[in-house]
Amino acid sequence: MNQIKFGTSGWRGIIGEEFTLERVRVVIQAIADYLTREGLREKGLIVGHDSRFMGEWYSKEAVKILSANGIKSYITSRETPTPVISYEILRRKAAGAINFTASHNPPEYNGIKFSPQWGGPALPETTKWIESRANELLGQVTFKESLSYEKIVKEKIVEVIDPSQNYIDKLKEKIDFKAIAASQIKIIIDPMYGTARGYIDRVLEEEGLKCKVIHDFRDPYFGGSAPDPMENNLKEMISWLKEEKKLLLGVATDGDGDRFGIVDRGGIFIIPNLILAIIYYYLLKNKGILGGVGRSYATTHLLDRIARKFNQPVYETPVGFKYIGELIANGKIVLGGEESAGLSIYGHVPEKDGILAALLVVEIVSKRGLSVIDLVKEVFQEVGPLYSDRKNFLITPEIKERFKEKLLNIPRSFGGLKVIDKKEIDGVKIYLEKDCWLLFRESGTEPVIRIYAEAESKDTLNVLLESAKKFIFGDE
Ligand code: VG1
Ligand code: CO
Repeated sequence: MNQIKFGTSGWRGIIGEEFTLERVRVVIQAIADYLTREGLREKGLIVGHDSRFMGEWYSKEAVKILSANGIKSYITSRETPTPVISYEILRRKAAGAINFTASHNPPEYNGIKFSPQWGGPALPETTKWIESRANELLGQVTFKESLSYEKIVKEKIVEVIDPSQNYIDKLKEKIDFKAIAASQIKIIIDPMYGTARGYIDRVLEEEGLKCKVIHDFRDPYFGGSAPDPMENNLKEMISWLKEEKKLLLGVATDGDGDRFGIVDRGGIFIIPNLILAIIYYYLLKNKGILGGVGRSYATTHLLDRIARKFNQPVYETPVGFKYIGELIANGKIVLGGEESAGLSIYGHVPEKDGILAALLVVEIVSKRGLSVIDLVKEVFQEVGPLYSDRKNFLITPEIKERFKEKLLNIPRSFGGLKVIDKKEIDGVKIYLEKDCWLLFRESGTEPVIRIYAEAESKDTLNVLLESAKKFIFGDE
């Protein structure tokens, strides 16, 4: 059996294989030991879960273990998006939170995200400690029968909470709901059967806008695909937008509500990189909120171009929102983003928030009266076009070996473009002429390798991706 390992965001595994009750208990015990070591037992830990199978059951199991360790806890009364949990940590000044979630992974997965008291995803120095403690405990501890869940609730060692309203009130400070309601824009929302059900539609309705919602019930099978708001998984929303011309925008969120997916009028999916660019541009240009941008190593350089135009700094991080969350928590940036559809902004949670990102796009489209494509064109006119894409390849031990080997010897050019520089923060990023780049890395959440590329034209982008693929896999 594999060791317990925290990846890009949390520990994840296939249910019944890696994600088993014994291993869950051991991870919770390791987190309890961490909190004890940090002297945080009294502050209390928030425990939530997503819409996957038996989420509430795991939550109850976790609070029982915490209480046996003398740790107070707050258990959520229903599924709770990761950004909502993040806000609740800060609001309550809690010791942190765990959320039982495998985020955007397919239905056979579950997992645990741990966020410490600063509210963002735990950084490697924290997860490494928890991980090694958990592996030490594995097979070594037996969990004695603890007090029943009912008893610890009665004795107030555990408090049942619903953090949704406080989070929604906070959103009202960040989004111009008056402008959205005044426009009476018609939108469609797809929470993908996931945890963010009852957030975007609820707040818009409270503010006077009725919306169409699909996949608005809990389905642990996510309708047969992964709750990852990419084009392939949003077919139904896309066809609604194609057929119903009155619908001007579609917004989706992933399994745990921290990623967004945007579909423009006519059913055109817009990649997250472009959404990050229009939001950053809007904040700087239309809202006049000046400040830097934080982006992962794999994310579009359009953000750098926009920042340059407004004389603002750019912070480049490894992949994972934990690094960007830190920049937000320290007030260093106006916007932080990842190409995988992660975003948060100044004064908001140091965690990616798909609900916030979706509502920002609704605000921009309503206020500016433009389609998303036109907003992208505006940015391209201002800073020049950049096209990007990412390809995933399922990993086998053989491919993994080959991947590592290949990256030891980088050619002098890709697709006829000269290699100018190379960085190895997380995988290998190769800088080419004409502002193009390629990145090769192994995923920390799924069994795949990823190849990312960006170029000034769609043709060059395709040539680059082809040559990158050929470099790894040959002519197969
Ligand atoms: C992926 C994304 C990364 C994101 C992470 C967690 O990681 O690339 O940008 O922060 O998932 O997203 P990786 O290592 O698989 O490429 V979520 O929505 O699962 O918390
Ligand atoms: Co997620």
